[in-house]
Amino acid sequence: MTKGKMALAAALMGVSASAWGANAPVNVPELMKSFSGNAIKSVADWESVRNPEILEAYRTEVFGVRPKAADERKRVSFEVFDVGEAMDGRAVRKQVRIRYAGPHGQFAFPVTVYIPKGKAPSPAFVYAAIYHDTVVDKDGCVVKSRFWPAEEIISRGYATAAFMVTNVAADAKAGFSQGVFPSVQPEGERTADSWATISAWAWAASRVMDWIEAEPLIDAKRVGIVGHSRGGKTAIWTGANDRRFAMVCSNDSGCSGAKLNHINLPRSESIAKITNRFPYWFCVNYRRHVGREMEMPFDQHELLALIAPRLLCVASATNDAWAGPEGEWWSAKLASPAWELYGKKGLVADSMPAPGAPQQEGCVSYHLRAGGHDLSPYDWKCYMDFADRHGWRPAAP
Ligand code: GTR
Repeated sequence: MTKGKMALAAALMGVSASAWGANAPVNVPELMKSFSGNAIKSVADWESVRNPEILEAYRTEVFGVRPKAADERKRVSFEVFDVGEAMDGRAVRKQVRIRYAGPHGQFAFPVTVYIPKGKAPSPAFVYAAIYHDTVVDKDGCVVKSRFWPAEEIISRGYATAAFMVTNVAADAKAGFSQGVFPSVQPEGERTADSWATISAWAWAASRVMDWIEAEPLIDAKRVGIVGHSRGGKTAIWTGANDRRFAMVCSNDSGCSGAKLNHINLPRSESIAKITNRFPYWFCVNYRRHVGREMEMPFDQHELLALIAPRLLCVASATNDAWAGPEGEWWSAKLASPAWELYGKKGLVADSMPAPGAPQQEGCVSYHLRAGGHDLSPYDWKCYMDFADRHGWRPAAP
């Protein structure tokens, strides 16, 4: 596309072409028009038509449909098997086994929780832990992770709960006979739109929320879900399905997460590449979109818009072309009209920021970190600063 055309495409969308990158989206599906072509003009239209149809599209075409039994609250119970002091007495540590009595069997997974002392009930961040230096103990509880600065989170007055996603569903091909899957549905009954691994990980985050709702030391109305990369895709899908999460933090989630598809970013991951390496993250139907990004009738800004009117953070890193920072920024920007319907501001910015200059004025935050594919203390600082801005910071004791 020529420069002139790019500027025109950008202008048509009411925003200027990014200063950081040269790419602008192309023919993006309209957020405020239903799949059948009706204008979406009000919160009522959004909530009765558009939000449900986008959710349905992502369920049937991307992440798979989770069987109803998976989300039945009566099947979930908790065992707090360890309570103690941690962090030199600054926090309470709880280790919880979340049990699920499925129609086809029992399943359980552990969660590690730290809660600041003397500040109850605390706002909290649930962290969906993935690979990389995540140390788990013999019970499967997360002990530490380079991506999870638990002490810093506590010192800022937030509680935090981490679970290891691979305790819920294997991060591997042929994983549907393991983890939570067989307790919900026999493998032989799977179809082209059956739930897949990212949906199972998001399921676990919702079960952590079930526990939080029953835990008096945490304020269930101020809980964010944080995930990096495959965990970022999981965080978005968690918040899209479970409105109890008041904030979603997508850290470098990239392809099938925050990155827009209707944009030409050749160095970023494509649907062909992701479904080839990680077919089990998605339902089989997703393969219909391989090589057809520009023809898709829905796109990731619509997925992000499902978080409205709650808080959303999208983060990228300068040396993470694979995740497509420009595509992530554009999704956040193009999702913003959903917040405006509610009389709120979405992402308040006309172009990508410089690294280290977060855009946090509205209810959608975007930041670009200098560096590579990572979830660093700086990213967490941005998430906590944003929560603070929205009044989540607990009053001083
Ligand atoms: C990559 C994958 C990305 C992203 C990443 C990660 O290999 O292609 O979609 O999820 O892994 O999770 O770190």
